[in-house]
Amino acid sequence: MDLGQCIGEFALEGSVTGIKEYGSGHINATYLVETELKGIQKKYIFQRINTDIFQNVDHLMENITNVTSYLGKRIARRGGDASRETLTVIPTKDGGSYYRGSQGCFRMYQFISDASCFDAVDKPEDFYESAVAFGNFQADLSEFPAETLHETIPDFHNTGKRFETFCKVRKEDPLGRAALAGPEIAFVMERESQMRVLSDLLKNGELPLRVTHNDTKLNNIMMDNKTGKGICVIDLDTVMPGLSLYDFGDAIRFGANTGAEDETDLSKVSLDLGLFECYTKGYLKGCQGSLTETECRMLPMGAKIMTLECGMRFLTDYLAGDVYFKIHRKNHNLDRCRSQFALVADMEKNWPKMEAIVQKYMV
Ligand code: ADP
Ligand code: GN1
Ligand code: MG
Repeated sequence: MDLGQCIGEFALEGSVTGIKEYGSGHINATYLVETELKGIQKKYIFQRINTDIFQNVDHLMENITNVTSYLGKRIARRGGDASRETLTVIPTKDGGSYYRGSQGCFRMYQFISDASCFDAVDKPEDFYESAVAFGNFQADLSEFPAETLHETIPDFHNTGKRFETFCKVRKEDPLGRAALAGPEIAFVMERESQMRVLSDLLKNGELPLRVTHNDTKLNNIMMDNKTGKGICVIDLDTVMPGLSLYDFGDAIRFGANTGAEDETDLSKVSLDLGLFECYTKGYLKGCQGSLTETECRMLPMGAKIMTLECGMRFLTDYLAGDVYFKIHRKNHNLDRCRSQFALVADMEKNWPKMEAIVQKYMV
């Protein structure tokens, strides 16, 4: 692929001195682009958008430009630095928000420097700060006109629909892999009655629809190297109307697991209750009292359902032949599924403790 030609379509400062693969996301292909102009170096993040997954790139980029310009204004109003605290889309030379060519669809962001993304929690304080930042993100978007957002992936966290897809793929079993995943399939089927618990609460009006990020894993937030605070929420592809429980739950799923998302030694996988407490405290602080009592009470359920759903998505992709998530080894999606289900099982064991922690921070 001639990345240089695609990069040349964007209005960058200076001439390109380096391009390298970057980050550990499962969806887009991300590159760091370095340029130089009269001895001054600049960095950019360049991404090939996964158009199998995001089929309407105009809608996707419209969401991102609208959300980032809205956040930028709020950040500037409170005296912050919008160029570091939200993503900045670098336009193409003809003013577009992305470039579409024979090699795919590409976008460019300003690189956020002096900040880091973590694939695992090293210090509990980092996890706490990420929670405050995701909570603030929720509060910042609480008055954003949700009806102007496109649903970039319909039914993204509709766990019931995800279950239906799982059942269909399991039945079709295109690669004959179902026989290799008997215990994991049984794990899903034993929890069939729980798949619609969140969508039912939404339908009954017991949970409010909000603008949410929907993919709040720890490596989707940049932490400031100097202050240690969560400086910028990134990976805005799935910002859509949703439930606050999706954002809380997905962050716990990824960050409060004592093992990695794809850990193969399941004895290392469990819910770190200390980290669960850290995140609960930080998220509720960041949300600034904007969550309802039911939302707060259901936080443990958000964590469990998001973990179950994600494990089921990995399992579905394993059965389908690894067509959605990037894999880096054989059985990677099955390993990821097993780690998620071990975490669900541990949450079930610790349920009263999770509820007691949430109770402690409810105001
Ligand atoms: P994916 O959808 O594949 O997860 P992301 O948008 O999360 O893609 O980007 C992948 C990684 O690239 C992030 O985890 C982060 O390390 C890095 N990254 C993304 N955007 C920026 C940015 N504006 N500045 C610095 N690093 C970034
Ligand atoms: C994907 O893009 P990335 O790697 O941050 C996925 C999430 C999953 C996550 C599991 C658009 O997130 O929904 O929870 O992998 N994103 C999309 O790690 O499907
Ligand atoms: Mg990401």
